[in-house]
This record gives sequence, C-alpha cells and structure tokens, in this order.
Amino acid sequence: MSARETLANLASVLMSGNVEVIDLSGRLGPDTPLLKLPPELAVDTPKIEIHKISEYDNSGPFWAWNWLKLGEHSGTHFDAPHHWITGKDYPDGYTDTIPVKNFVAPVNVIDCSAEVAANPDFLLDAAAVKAWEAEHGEIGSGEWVLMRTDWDARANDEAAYLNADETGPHSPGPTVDCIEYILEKGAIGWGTQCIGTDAGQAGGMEPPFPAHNLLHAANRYGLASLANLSKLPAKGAILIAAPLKIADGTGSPVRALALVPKS
Ligand code: 23J
Ligand code: MN
Repeated sequence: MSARETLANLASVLMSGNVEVIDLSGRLGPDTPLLKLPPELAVDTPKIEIHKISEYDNSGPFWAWNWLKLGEHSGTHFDAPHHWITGKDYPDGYTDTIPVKNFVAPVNVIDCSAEVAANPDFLLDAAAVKAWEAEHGEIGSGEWVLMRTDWDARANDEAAYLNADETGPHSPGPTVDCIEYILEKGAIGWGTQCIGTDAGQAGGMEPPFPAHNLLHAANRYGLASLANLSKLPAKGAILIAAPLKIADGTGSPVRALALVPKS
C-alpha cells in the first residue's frame, strides 16, 4: 500500500473512531506534583502559577487569557538530552533542535502495575524486558518504551505521588541494565508515570539517575508523569509527544497522545 493510501486509511479510521486518541497527560496547574530535590541542593523547580490577565472584564472586555509561571520539568513532560550533563554537547539535543520526526513513534508498554502495587520501589530490569519481548514481540529501533505502573492514580495527592519518607522518595523505575538494554535495541526514549524517568531511589545507583544519565548520553529522550497507560496495548499504538519549541530548552510539558486501535 502506498504511503498516500496508508494515510488516507488512517484518516478514515480516526474519523470512524476505530482508532482512538488517548490522552496520556495529567492536568497542569498549581496542584500538579513537582520534583523535590534533597534539601542540600537548595533549589527546586518553582510551583506552577496560572495568572489571569482578563476574563471578559475591565482588563479585556471580550477576551479571556492567562499567563503562566512554570518550570520546563513540570507535570507530564519531555526530557531533552541537554537536560543532563551526559547529553550536553548534542546540537540537536534541545527542545527547539530535536528533529520533529522523533515526536511521533511506535510505543511499547510494559505493564508493571501488579509488581508496583506490591512494592513501590519496584525496579524493571533487562531480564524482565526480555521476558516481556518473548511474550509480546521485540522492541524495535526508534520506538518508545513506557513503564506502566498506574502511578497516575496518585497524581491528585503530591505526598502520595512523591511517596517520600526519611530515606527519600519511593517510586518505581528502571535499573541500569534496563536502560542499557533498551538503548541497545535502539529505543528513542523511555517514559514512566512517576515524577521523573528514574526511580525514587535512583540517586544511589551507579551511575546515579541511570535513565537520565544513559538516555541523554545517547541523545535519547525521556517522558515523565504520563497518565492512562492502562488504556494502551502492549504493542501497536503510536505515541505523539512534542515538547514546546522553547529556545535552548531542556524539556517541556507535553500533551502526550496515543493512537490506539479500538479493541
Ligand atoms: C533535575 C534533577 C534531578 C532529576 C530531575 C531533574 C528529573 O527527574 C526531571 O524532571 O528530569 S531526577
Ligand atoms: Mn524532566
């Protein structure tokens, strides 16, 4: 089938509803959970603010609009390579220089929700990814790999979302060998449903924060605070996640979408 016919078929299945558009983003506002770094670092991303400019009033009789204050790494967001020191030298590693074709790609969804319900510190390792591939098929070059944990159920409660105690945050993520393995397979990026792409305890891994360290060293991308991964098949969906074209940006909130065949 020609590319033209394929796209015409996509248009018709979209219009018929036989391919659904699933919203993978959480709501972005003052109550969106934000990363808290250890206190010795002293600075965090600022709280999100939404300020009204006008709403059909003396400041603008016919129009409503707001201005925003927010960090790049707020809510459901994209991590660009320049975010991490290991990815600092890629000219195409900023939100405004990444090739746009990388914002649309097939997606593999690895369901870890049962493991995470039993253990919030659950780590997905390379052996588990290989076992998943044996069941569902290989991860292809240029594809996303997402870790489904259903952690988005906690997103309306920052304390539950961060899940921190005196030993630090407790949330699931990848092992070092997991990220090494998906990079070997040519994955375009790695995404999770937690505050960042790394596990809560990843600061103690070697290297620290392996998802950030290794993905961005390889000029690959991250997605964090994804929602609704329970609505995606293991394979067969297309992910659309485009960061704002922030000048020299290191990341951006995204409206992440998935095209999913209706079952
Ligand atoms: C800055 C420092 C450490 C981390 C992060 C940001 C993120 O998770 C992020 O949003 O990229 S772990
Ligand atoms: Mn980030």
